[in-house]
Amino acid sequence: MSEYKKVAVIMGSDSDWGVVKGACAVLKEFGVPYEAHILSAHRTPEAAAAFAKGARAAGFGVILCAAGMAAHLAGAFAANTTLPVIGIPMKGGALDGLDALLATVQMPSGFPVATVALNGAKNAAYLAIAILAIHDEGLAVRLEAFRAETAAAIAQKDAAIAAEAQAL
Ligand code: RP5
Repeated sequence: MSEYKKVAVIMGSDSDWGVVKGACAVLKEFGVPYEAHILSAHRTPEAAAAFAKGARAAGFGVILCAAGMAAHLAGAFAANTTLPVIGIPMKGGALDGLDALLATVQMPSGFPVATVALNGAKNAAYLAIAILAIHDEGLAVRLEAFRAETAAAIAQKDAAIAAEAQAL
């Protein structure tokens, strides 16, 4: 069994999964346990509220909520748990995600939803990992290593572009 708290990866519809699975892939890469579920603020409101209310006792540390259009899912979770909730507004619909972005980010005081970019499932996972790493030195070290690997990859690309520019 893992030492880490679990991350709940919640989406409003299976149509969100193609983007949301990017969050699961990041969590898996860091060895952070997660569960993915479809729960909807509108289509399954009782089940969504019950999950949110029981999430801390069930061993979750952070909740990701992805939803599109009139995206109340993250807000509904924030109303029913004091765990950190990260909202992922999904692109799509008549307004192409602007509606979901505003519905997710514009929460009233006392009920925050940390909102990432449209379709920002991977960043939601990285933020969840950063939150869990506050009290987990091993995870913090893995996050530092990831940042160092990212910088090293950019340095390689920089050298290649610089050389190519000179060869023109
Ligand atoms: C939202 O409505 C879902 O999160 C999804 O992004 C959007 C469309 O859902 P479907 O009609 O594709 O099930 O609740």
